[in-house]
Amino acid sequence: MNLVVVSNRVARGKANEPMTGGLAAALLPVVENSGAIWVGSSGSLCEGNREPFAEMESLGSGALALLDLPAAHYGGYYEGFANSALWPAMHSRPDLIRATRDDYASYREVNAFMARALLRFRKPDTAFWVQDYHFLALGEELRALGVAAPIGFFLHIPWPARHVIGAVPHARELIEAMLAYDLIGFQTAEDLENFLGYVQHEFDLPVHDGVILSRRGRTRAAVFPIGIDVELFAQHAAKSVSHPEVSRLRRSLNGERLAIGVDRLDYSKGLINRIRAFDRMWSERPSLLRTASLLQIATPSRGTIEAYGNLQSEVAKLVSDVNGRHGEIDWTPIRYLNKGYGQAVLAGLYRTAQVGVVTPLQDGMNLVAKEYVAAQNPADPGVLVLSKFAGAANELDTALLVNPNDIDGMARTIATAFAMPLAERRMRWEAMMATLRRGTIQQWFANFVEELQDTQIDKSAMPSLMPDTPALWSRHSAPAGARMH
Ligand code: ADQ
Repeated sequence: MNLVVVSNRVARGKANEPMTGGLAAALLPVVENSGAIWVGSSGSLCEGNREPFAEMESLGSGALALLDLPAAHYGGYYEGFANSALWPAMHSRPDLIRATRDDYASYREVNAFMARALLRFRKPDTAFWVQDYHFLALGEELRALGVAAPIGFFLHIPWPARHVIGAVPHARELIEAMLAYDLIGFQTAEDLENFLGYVQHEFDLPVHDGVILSRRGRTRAAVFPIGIDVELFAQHAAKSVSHPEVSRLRRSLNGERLAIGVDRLDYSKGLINRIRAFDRMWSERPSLLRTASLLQIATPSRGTIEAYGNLQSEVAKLVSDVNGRHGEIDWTPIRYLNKGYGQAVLAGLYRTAQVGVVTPLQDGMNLVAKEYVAAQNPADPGVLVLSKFAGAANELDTALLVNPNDIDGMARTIATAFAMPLAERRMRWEAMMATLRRGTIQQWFANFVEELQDTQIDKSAMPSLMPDTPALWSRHSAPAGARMH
C-alpha cells in the first residue's frame, strides 16, 4: 500500500531542534520509517488562484511534500475557523468561538485546495490518512474529485458533548462531511461516544459496533490512543544528563526539589490554575519555600488570536505576582521560559525534575505526560501529577490524578508528590512504563493503517441510508464580510 499522510503542519525536526506541537512531534519518527509521503503546509503562502504545487523533500524512507497554501484563505482557515471555532469548541470552550462566514468559506476552500493537491500522489494502491481538525471536510472533497481509495481520519484533540460541538457554526454540515471517511480515529472512548451520540441523535443513523451506515457508505469509528517512542525518549534522557543546559539546571538547584511543566501557551493547558495551585501550596506549606520550585516552559502559540494574546499576558502577570509574593533575594519560586527545546534536552530536563505537572482543563491525549514518565531514572523516578481531563489519564492511572479546577486539591497533591517515598514512586512509575510500552507510537501507527486497509469497501455501491439533506453551504455563496456571530 502507498500511504499518503496529510496534516496542516509537517515536522522536519531533529532531536536537537524544538518541536512544539504534539501532532508533528508524534508523527515524525513513524512517518520517517514508514515510506509514506507526508503532505502539509510549507509555511509559505501563494497569491492568486494558483493550482497547488508541492515542493518535495526526502524524509527517511519516504518524502515530505510541502504546499504553499492560498494567501487569501489561510488566515480565515487557520486562525479563523480551525483555531477560533473548532479548537475552542472541541476543548469545551464554546464561549471563545469567534468565526465569520468568510472564515468558514476559507476553511472549505483550503480543504478543497488540499484535496486537489493530493490527486498528484494518487496511485492504484494509495490510501490517505488525514490528521486533525484542520481537515474535517477533506475526505468529502476527495470523494467529490472521484477518489474511491480508503481515506482515514484521526482527531488529535477531544470530541466534546453534543451540545458543545453543535455550537460550532456549520457543525452539522461538517460532521456529515466526515462520513465520507472510511475510518475515523479518536484518542479516548469518551470522544468516540460523544461523536457517535451526535451522529445518532442528529442524523438518526444506525450505528453498530462503531460502524455508521449513511448514504455515503460505511464509516468505522474507533479509539486509537496515541503513544510516544518510549525507548527513544528514555535513551535521550539518560544521555542528555551531560548536556550543558541540563547540567546548568542541575547545578543551579543546590539540592532543591524541582517540578516541571512543559506546554504550548494554550488556554486548554490549565497554566493559570497550575500556577495558582503552586501559589496556594507555598502559602500553606512554608516548609516548601526555598526547597521546592517550578520550572515552567511555555512556548508561545497562535499569538495573533486574541484569546492567546490575553493568556500570554495573564500567565506572565501571575508568574510575576507569585514570584513577588514568595521569592527571596536568592530564590525564585517559578522559573518561567517562553522558548522551545529539542526533544533530547527536554528529556534531560524532565529527568531532572522530581515532579511532572500536567494539568490541562481538556486535552486529547497530552504527550508531555507520557514523555515525562519515559524520561525518568528507573532507580529514582519522579512523580507525575496529571489532570483527569487529559486523555492520558485513562492509561496512566497510577499517576497522581487531579481536578485542575480544584486549586486546593492540586496544591495538596503537588506537595504529596514532592514528599513521596522511593518505593511508592517506583511502583507507580513501573506500572506507567508498562502501559507506555504496550502502546507506543509505532503500534498506534501500525494499528490505524492496518484497520484502514481492512475498511476498504466500495462506498459508491452502498444504498441510501441517510435522508438526503440539501447542502447548507456552497463554496460560492458566502457573502464577503458577513458575520456569523
Ligand atoms: P499539543 O496540544 O501540542 O498536541 P501535547 O500532546 O502535549 O500537546 O504535545 C506537545 C508536544 O510538543 C510534546 O511532544 C512536547 O515535548 C512538545 N513541546 C511542547 N512545548 C515544548 C517546548 N517548550 N519545547 C520543546 N518541545 C515542546 C495535540 C493535542 C494533544 C495530543 C497531541 C498528539 O492537543 O492532546 O496529545 O496533539 O496527538
